[in-house]
Amino acid sequence: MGDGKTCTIILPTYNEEENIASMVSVLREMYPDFHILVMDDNSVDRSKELVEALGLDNVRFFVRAPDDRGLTASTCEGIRIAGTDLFVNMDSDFQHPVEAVGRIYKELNEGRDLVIGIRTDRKALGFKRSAGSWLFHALASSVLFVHGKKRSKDIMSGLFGGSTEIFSKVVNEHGSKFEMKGFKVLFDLMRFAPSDIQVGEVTFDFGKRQGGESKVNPKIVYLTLRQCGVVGRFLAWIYKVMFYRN
Ligand SMILES: Nc1nc2c(ncn2[C@@H]2O[C@H](COP(=O)(O)OP(=O)(O)O)[C@@H](O)[C@H]2O)c(=O)[nH]1
Ligand SMILES: [Mg+2]
Repeated sequence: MGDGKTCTIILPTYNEEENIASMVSVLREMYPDFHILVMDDNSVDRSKELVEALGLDNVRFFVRAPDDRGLTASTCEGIRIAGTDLFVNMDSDFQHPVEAVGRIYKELNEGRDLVIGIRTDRKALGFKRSAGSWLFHALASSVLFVHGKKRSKDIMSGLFGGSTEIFSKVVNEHGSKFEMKGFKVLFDLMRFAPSDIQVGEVTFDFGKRQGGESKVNPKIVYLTLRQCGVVGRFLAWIYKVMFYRN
């Protein structure tokens, strides 16, 4: 990192015992100067003991309040407690390539406020999820357009980095309007970020999960639709009536 800005890699995690220890070790090796912050939502597997057994410097395993589970909530809390100039948020199942963190950092260090990882090859998503993702993106893009906010080719991406100062302010001031139990934190952050932020993009191939299973379920689909403006809320209502009753 040399004389560059300080950076925390935020890893929101839930029951990732098959991935999290190798994620942390690979990241530690590739980015010796970065802080690593695992934001764990009270995993009931061995995630914590496996990470702690590594005994690595500058790795913090943060166990969140048990009554506050949510992927968006975890990333937001991670941004608030990061304590470094910059942060990069990524999944802890290797679907986001670890080498992309360095490219995101470079752009941030050069002065961008937000740098988004754009999924180019999305085969790992499968047909149904790709179609859903396309719909979510179109709705989200129109919401950002209506509100005069910066847009991106992949508003639903989970790989992105930003200025901790700017985005902790966004979370502190607007977090009450976020879909905290949802998965699409980048969209919430862009929706409430200042309109004049400098946005950069890096591309990457969205890989397959290394181990374990996706935690996406019908409730997450419902919550994502709910984030997407008036049309999204209407579709969420239909989706709930048809597929999701809790
Ligand atoms: N802290 C936290 N992390 C979560 C939660 N649900 C999923 N994750 C993590 O978020 C990342 C993406 O989740 P995943 O289930 O792989 O979603 P997918 O990639 O869209 O299928 C992974 O690192 C998960 O461990 C949650 O409720 N809380
Ligand atoms: Mg995943």
